[in-house]
Amino acid sequence: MSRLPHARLPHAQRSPAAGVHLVRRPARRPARRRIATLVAALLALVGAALAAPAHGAAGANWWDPVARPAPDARIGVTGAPFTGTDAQGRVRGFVDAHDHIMANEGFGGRLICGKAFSEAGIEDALKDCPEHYPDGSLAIFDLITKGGDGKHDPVGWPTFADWPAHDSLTHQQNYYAWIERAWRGGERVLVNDLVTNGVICSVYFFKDRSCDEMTAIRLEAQKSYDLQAYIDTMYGGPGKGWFRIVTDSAQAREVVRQGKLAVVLGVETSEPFGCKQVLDIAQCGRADIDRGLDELYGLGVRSMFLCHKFDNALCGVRFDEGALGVAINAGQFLSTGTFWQTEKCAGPQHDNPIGLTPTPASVQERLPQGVTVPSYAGDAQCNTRGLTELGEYALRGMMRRGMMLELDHMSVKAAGRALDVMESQSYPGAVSSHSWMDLGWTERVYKLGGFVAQYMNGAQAFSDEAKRTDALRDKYGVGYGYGTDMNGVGGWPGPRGADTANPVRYPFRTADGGSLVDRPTTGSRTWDINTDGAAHYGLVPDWLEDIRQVGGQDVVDDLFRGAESYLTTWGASERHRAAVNLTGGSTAAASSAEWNPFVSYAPDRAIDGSSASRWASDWSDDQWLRVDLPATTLVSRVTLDWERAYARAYRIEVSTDGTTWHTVWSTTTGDGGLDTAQFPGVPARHVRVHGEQRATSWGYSLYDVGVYRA
Ligand SMILES: [Ca+2]
Ligand SMILES: [Ca+2]
Repeated sequence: MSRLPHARLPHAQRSPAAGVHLVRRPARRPARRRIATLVAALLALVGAALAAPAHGAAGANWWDPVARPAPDARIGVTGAPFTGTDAQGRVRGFVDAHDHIMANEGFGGRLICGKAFSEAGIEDALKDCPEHYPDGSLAIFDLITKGGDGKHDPVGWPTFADWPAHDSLTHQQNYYAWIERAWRGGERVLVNDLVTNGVICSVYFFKDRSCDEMTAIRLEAQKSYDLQAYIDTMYGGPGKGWFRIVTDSAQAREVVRQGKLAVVLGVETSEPFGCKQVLDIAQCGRADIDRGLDELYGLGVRSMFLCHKFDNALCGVRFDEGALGVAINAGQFLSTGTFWQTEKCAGPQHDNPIGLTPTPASVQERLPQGVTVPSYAGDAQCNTRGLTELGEYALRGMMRRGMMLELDHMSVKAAGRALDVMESQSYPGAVSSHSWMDLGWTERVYKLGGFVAQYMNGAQAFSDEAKRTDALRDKYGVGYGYGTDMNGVGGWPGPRGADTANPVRYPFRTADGGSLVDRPTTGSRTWDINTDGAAHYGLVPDWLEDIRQVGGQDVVDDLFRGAESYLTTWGASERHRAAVNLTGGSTAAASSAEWNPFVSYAPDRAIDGSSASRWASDWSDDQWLRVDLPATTLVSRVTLDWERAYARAYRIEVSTDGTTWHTVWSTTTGDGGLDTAQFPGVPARHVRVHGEQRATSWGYSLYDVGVYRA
């Protein structure tokens, strides 16, 4: 446990001529500095003897920059970042599954003010947008989102009187040194979602550039790599810094093993690949999706949303509620020409309720004359729009590339179908990163091998929700994550108050025990989680300590296993290969087949590989379809693509001789669409779908049946 006085070492100084710049450690050192270095070296030796893993040359802490810009933020953390893996070879550490480091480059470049870094130094990085000066009167988005008059002190560095703050939605929260502090506090995986929204960009008054979404995504990807290079420079060159953009899970594991931060690129945008929808007509095609996925993959993107906030050509969205929901519904109208439409939900899952708040005048003004936001029936809480054919095509394209699908923001109908598709292929890459999925589907995601993170709620609310799902994580042996969504205009935990009985006491130890965390200071401003809340990314370790105070060690322990679980999901997604459908070369028979002189509904239509043709039975409950495989083989998964005439109750039976049948799977709550029956592998020559109860007055009808070994 080395506690080095590196903060007192003058690593860099300010050059009066050039202003703020990077200063490398000089070759010749003054005497006082030599002594300080000697003391540091001795302490490091003692530290190395106490802490298990030793790091290279004594005195040169690999985690300390040799050329940090000056002036800059002070992270307030001392001690060696933990490295290596546990006894089982698992990586350790926290995962933030949802952050937006470069959001200031999205939305036209003027919605989020301030930058994550600047070659010209912190003074240039952490300054407000020009229109916020002198008193915030023109901070329109602050006014809309925060209420009041939007007024604030625009000065960032060095005083930071009014921002960043837990309730300021328009100011940079991801300054690189704040992320550095979170890394030193134990975070090891960060998903940096490249983000923008063409409609918000186009209705916002101030902008520096076009509102084209893909242009913004490209720029944010480039800036992410620039940030990596900027940090590398402080540590002696390419590959040397702690901020490592990774493009596969093996790289991520190696980065975490070294004690550094693995950064995964994601995308969260409303019109990916230009897949806008206008008056229910898709503005993109399959070629756009292929090209777009190839491009994003090439940029290093490995995780993405297919829709966000407005219905698009790929999927319907999960509604926002309240006044914000009304505003977004108006935005959806401006973007797509249609308002949200609702219907009764098919199951217990539902979208967020809408239609309970009157339309604010500021929203009505933006709509064309005579157009009003519709009202909605209280018992119809589901978006009528689900995953479209193009959306399913995009999803399957992501699966082929080993990418992870973000389920949040999808309507219940879209997320349900996406899960159906992933289940039918045993594809584990499903992620809910910030509590925007119906939480009733948490187990479904875990069963698939997916990953769940909770939005950065206040310590109490976060702990309560963590405990609600604790048994599930035990059952599936997985860790937990958080999604800070910083720079994501969502609002963050406020302070619990200085007089609370169990405040965070500074300095505190990190979850691994190896580092000591004191309050963070940037310029002349010092933040304290007890009185400031989660004002910026640097306060993530403090917020985790707050959770430990409120929710207990178990919640933090689950989060500390998060990086391993996230990388397990990612690795399994990369390794996934579409299984061979054993129905190739098989024959089919059935208890009956509906007769029509023009169209065949014969049993073999369910195994002909075409989703246009189908088998249909007579209109009575007890009916079956049998697939006869060429040889006896191990079977563990059967997929069923139902026509509207689906089975409410049915069972999957197998046989080796066609005479003696064993039921391997059954349901009484079939919901049609795509179903997957997964069961322990069993030898089978014959597989039978045996209908017990129809869901409609028609018979049973299947477009396709798939039989798989695994
Ligand atoms: Ca077919
Ligand atoms: Ca289904």
